Amino acid sequence: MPFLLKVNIRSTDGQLLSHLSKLFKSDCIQNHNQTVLCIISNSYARKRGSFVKIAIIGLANSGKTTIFNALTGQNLETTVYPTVSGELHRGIVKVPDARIDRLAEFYKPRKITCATVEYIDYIGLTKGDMDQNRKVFDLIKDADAVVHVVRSFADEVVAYPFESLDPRRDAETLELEMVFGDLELVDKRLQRMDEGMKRGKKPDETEKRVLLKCRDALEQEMPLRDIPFSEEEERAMRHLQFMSIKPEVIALNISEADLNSERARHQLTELQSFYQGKQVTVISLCGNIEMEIAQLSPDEAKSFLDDLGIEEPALNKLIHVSYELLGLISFLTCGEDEVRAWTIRRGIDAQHAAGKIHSDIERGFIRAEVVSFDDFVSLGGMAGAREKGQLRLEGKLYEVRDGDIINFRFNV
Ligand SMILES: Nc1nc2c(ncn2[C@@H]2O[C@H](COP(=O)(O)OP(=O)(O)OP(=O)(O)O)[C@@H](O)[C@H]2O)c(=O)[nH]1
Ligand SMILES: [Mg+2]
Repeated sequence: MPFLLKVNIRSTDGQLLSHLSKLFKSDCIQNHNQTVLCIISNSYARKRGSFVKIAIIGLANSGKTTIFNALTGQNLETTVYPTVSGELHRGIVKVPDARIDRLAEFYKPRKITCATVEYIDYIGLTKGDMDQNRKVFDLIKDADAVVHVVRSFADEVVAYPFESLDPRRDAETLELEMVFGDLELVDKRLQRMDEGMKRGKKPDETEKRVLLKCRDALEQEMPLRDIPFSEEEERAMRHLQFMSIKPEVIALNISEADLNSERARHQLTELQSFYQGKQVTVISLCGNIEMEIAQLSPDEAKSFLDDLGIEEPALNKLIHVSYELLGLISFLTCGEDEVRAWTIRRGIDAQHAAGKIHSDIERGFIRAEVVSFDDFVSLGGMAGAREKGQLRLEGKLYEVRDGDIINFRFNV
């Protein structure tokens, strides 16, 4: 049951904050006059949209769990034969953000909180096995986006559903399974509408029109993410939770030997040009190496990456790309208590952004003191920015930008 608990305390008490935070396995925040402590349960945060959920999908043995392990730092068993049943795996992942690291150096805060994304991993999808695939779709249908893992690594020991490796064929195969799943959903829904009409129930005309439009596209094997829908149509179909409409990142899982190879580059560009102009971003990574890096200390990871001639783990790119694909940006709050990144949708105004922190701040919004991260750095912090007139006072309708450092003034 989601809950919001408010505790009145007189001054900042970092220890109390962290104690309560642990007790409730939750987030704690304090407002600016530091008299109210709020504990928001994780389920409440989820309801408010604080968690973005991304499902990792792919054919059997494409490397989903390996990539999930790398992302979450978990060590779940990966097998050489396909997993056909089991638990859904979940893990919360920090969105790497160099700006947070820089602000933390500056403030040396008691707490650092990065933006987070939840990843989920389950069994693979199988060509033509709608019963199995439906199980997967049912469990991941509320995800905001999908990371679709496509196997490119060759390994005879690791079982594979096809005779040969062909990333483009595999990507298309999986795409079609999503299309077929959605088509089944549309047909069922239309059938139920017909049955309702026979009993004298009037159908929702907008929904019916959208369903027919979706059926047309799906029958032509087009994923719904490639079809333009009006706002009204989007509203009418939101509750249907289609799969092929979700924003998608394709992660081409290449083998260790292919890290800097021409072959892998060619496969990547081939897939990228195939998906050009579609709502799909294609990147490549090596699941095994990413998992290895994730298990090293930061220093060890750095020298490992240096040895491989890589600047940063490909995983960081995967996390950033999914974040961008969903139209998400981060604004930042900072002080000696906490330096924190908050996730919002691009285009949100300052008052609604304030609501991300707490509904009281949104309700009692007076103004936002805003400085861009770049100005903050070049002018030597908040005081320098204020001195140089770069600390802006913005009203309710100001459109928050990625990397804005904000201090909200509010009164409740
Ligand atoms: N050589 C190599 N092997 C990999 C790589 N990624 C995964 N594997 C291996 O492939 C096998 C399957 O990996 P998983 O991560 O379990 O694949 P999965 O997609 O989760 O498999 P299912 O859940 O069974 O569908 C394991 O033996 C992994 O070690 C990679 O980048 N290179
Ligand atoms: Mg797996």
